[in-house]
Amino acid sequence: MPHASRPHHHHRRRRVPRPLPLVAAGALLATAAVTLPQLTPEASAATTLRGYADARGVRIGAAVGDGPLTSDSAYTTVLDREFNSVTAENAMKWDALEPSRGGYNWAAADRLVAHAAAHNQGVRGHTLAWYSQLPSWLKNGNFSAAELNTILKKHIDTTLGRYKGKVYAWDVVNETFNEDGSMRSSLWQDKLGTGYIANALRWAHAADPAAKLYINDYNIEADNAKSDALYALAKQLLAEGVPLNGIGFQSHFVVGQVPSTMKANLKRFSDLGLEVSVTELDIRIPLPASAAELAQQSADYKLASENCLGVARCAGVTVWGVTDKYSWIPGTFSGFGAALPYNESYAPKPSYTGLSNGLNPAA
Ligand code: 9MR
Repeated sequence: MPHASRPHHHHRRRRVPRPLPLVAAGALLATAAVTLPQLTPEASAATTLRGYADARGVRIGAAVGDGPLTSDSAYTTVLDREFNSVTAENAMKWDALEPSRGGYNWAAADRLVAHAAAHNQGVRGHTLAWYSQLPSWLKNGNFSAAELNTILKKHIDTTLGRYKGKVYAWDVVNETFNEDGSMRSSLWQDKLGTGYIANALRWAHAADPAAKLYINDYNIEADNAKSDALYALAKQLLAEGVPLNGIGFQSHFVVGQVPSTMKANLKRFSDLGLEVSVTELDIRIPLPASAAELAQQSADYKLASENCLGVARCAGVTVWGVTDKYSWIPGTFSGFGAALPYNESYAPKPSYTGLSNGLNPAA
């Protein structure tokens, strides 16, 4: 991972055995200062979210909207200071990329990928085979199974081909289960059957062999019927040699309700040899949020991030937005909001500290 190699003082200090001879400490600090002259002990970028994540060799990501990315410099300042990974909130969805058949619009996705490269951030790709945000030509095209197979393969080849080597992980399949663990009805499921999942993963692996390939879903953070069904599917795919590399746990939570079984549940997937990632973390509060709720939310952010980072193959945590200013929550869950680590004016909330402490093992 590119960020893991970036030294900084806290990291160096923690790793060397104590008691630390003064001469050795001086040499280490001198080395770090030469490698990264912008990192001085005073202006410690190490104490940002990305500083802590870099020190552990994990990702701290944010979902990024094209609107704020292109219009709000306060937004990009926080994004680039605090996060070492980005996910396109909408720009890499099928309806955004191919609004008319064969008529591609890469502009917003390209902008995010270029932004990430310029700011030393990795990109999580989101998402390829999903029931939602399909262009109407595809949704209403009444295609045969054979045609849909060809269309899905072409979409995967084209999209992964364009960003080959620039996206470290892809949510290949998104939200494929009902709450009871049965397969959710979708264009893909209904016409192609569950086999589309293995095919999509195989096509994605051929198109970008280096990218980690994920199945991503919500309400799978607890040990429940939905996560049990996903666990069985993941096990079966691995047994068949399908290139599945990871499970994305979206983690759209309500304040005070981080599931008590979350860590054990992530661990059972990690024990299969899969990466686990928290991919869309936010924790909504009934508005107006009280001080007690903001404090509880902070504890929840810490717990949710520790539930992943405490598991062997956790690759990182992504929050679904940077600031409450642009969060999807109030528009979808009426009366709820305040779900993210920054408020509308970019002041860090208690939840910022919770997340930061979750990332920093010394906290
Ligand atoms: O945050 C996204 C919002 O801007 C879109 O309107 C919405 C449309 O479905 O999708 C939101 O992102 C979703 C993500 O792609 C998949 N998991 C659930 C997220 C929140 O709805």
